Amino acid sequence: MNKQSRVLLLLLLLLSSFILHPSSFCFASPPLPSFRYYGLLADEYGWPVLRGDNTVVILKNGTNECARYTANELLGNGINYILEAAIDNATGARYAPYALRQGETVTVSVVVNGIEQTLMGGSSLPVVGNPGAAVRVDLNLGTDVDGDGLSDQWETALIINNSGGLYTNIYQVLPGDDFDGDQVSNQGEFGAGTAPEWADDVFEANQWMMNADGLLTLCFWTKQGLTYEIFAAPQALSGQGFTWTHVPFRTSPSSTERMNSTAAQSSRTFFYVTPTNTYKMYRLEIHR
Ligand SMILES: [Ca+2]
Ligand SMILES: [Ca+2]
Ligand SMILES: [Ca+2]
Repeated sequence: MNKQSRVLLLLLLLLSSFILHPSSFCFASPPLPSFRYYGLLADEYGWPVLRGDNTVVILKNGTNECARYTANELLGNGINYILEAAIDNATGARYAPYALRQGETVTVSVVVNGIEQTLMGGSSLPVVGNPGAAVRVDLNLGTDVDGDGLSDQWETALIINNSGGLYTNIYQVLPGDDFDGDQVSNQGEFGAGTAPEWADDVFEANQWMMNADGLLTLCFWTKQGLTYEIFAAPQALSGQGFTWTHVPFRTSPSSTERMNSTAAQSSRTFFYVTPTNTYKMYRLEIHR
């Protein structure tokens, strides 16, 4: 059989196969760029999850698993999980069982040591967006039965158990109260990852000085994985408030200046700012 005959025979075999088994020739939609869900997964105490390989974040469409990620390290600025949703072009069959389509409803599950956890904000996610786009969704383990934004586990372990009988249930623990009297509300302490029952544990600049390079140096205790930023303001005019604006800062005297924010890599962080005549006030914030 010459080459031309072999090609013809192959085409005839393919055609007969399609006629006999049309279902084996489904025309699947090709993949498009993925849609990304990403953010910070925090535990019941508001602390970023940075532990071993036992915490898995799973993206689902109904009961169908579409993506999963093991959250065990800080990936970038305040991110410890990424879910890549594979997207097809919504014509014909899906190119893979895990492929999603723009506008579809998805949920997230977090499994720790094989046990599915409750998420304070529930399991719903924004619907699948445009191919190539991304949306940030921060997740917090725990329950919030009283709906006050504080995890019930945090309220119980840190305030009720340290209240000497003053509080007996989570409904008595109020976000705006300051249980330890350190001038930071219970809600502020939950967001900062500081202890609400211990006044010495508070988010503040505990050192403030000019270094040998002439840089204004601020030192503060941080929670690894949380994101911090700095603002500055000129002196307030009489009867007016401060006008705060981002200022460039370094995280070491020799590093490149950055503008917006940085995730803490350890429990103590330094910001270095080039002083100017414009700004008289500086303010640290936790970006959540
Ligand atoms: Ca609560
Ligand atoms: Ca406090
Ligand atoms: Ca405190």
